[in-house]
Amino acid sequence: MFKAVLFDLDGVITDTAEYHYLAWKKLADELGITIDREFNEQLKGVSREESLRRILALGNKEDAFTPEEFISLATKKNKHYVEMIQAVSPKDVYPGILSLLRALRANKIKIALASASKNGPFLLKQMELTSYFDAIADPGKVAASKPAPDIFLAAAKEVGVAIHEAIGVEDAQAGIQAIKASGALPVGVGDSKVLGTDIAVVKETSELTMNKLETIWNKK
Ligand code: B16
Ligand code: MG
Repeated sequence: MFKAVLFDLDGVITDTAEYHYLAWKKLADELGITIDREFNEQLKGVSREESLRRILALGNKEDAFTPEEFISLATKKNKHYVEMIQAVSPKDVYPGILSLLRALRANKIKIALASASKNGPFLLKQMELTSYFDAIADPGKVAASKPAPDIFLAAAKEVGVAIHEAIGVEDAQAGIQAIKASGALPVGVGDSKVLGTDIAVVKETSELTMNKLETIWNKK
């Protein structure tokens, strides 16, 4: 049986992936760069700075800004995003997540957050979920962001569970790559055409039950 579940946040626990998209789109529009949802798949799970690099590259503007301007653009996007997430509340927790967290606790399985977002602790607080988490890995302290395995390795370490005894749950390509590289068992939320047909994928979070995770674990 697995001993820990390492959760991504944006797009797994709540719909903030949509706010990230809207905030990037607002910034990109201001820069005269058009991004769409298909391109956005490449930003999911990716750090703030790397996301900005990819957007500027799309608009052939990677060399158009000084390092200081680059930082202020990233800060501007975060301001748009932080404004959008002020109203996040317990009602915004995706279906099935709260009952899964309760079931995991009842089964003494450790719960950790492995999000690339520096806004993760604020969001957990807004959704009143902080107390369910045994650890929140700090994305500011890991050497490399997703698709590197670092944040998942840090999350498992913080709850004292060997990475091979953990499940990682993700909605993004970069995140699934990170879980695979870490040695945890990946479970995708979304479209298997996007996330891969070689891993377990559920379409919606409501399918993420204790039973489902046990079945996936026993098949590995
Ligand atoms: P922030 P996750 C990721 O969160 C998002 O998917 C990604 O779009 C975002 O750029 C990244 O966090 C950094 O977030 O700008 O709030 O620090 O999916 O790993 O929970
Ligand atoms: Mg995500």
